[in-house]
Amino acid sequence: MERTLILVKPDGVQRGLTGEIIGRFEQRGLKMVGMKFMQMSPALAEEHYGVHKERPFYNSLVEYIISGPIVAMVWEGKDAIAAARSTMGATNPVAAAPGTIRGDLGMEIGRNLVHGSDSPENAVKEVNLFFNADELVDWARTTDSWIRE
Ligand code: IDP
Ligand code: MG
Repeated sequence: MERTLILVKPDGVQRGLTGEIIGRFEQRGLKMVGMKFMQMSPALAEEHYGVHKERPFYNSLVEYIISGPIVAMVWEGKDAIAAARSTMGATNPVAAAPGTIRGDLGMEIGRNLVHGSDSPENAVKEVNLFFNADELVDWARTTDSWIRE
């Protein structure tokens, strides 16, 4: 069972797309185990996006992610990381397939609405960065046998 960190970025919240974006993951069959509405501090943003520190867009990326509230979530399931990323679509919304969050709702790479962990190692790191263990809920979903064999 994998867990992945998903963020509705500030543009998603400001545009009133929070429910739409959460619904995409929910309808796919991923199971939510944690959620909070928050505004990221510069320190948290720098830690979360530290891997991009040398990239030319780093400063604008940090400014963007701290510019307003976000919704941070942990979603669980077999292959949750890959499933969430395919639901998100390609990083650049213009290249993202129709039917994906970014392909349906976005127009620009610097306003691409959603973050999702990209590997099991980064998922563990990112989940721990945003959530304490006691903020994650272990629960049995009654529809599980209709989503998984
Ligand atoms: P991902 O979000 O699809 O995993 P990453 O390559 O990890 O994409 O980049 C992190 C974030 O940095 C992207 O979601 C996007 O917000 C931003 N970003 C990536 N590449 C560019 C760029 O070329 N210009 C501006 N922003 C970018
Ligand atoms: Mg990434």
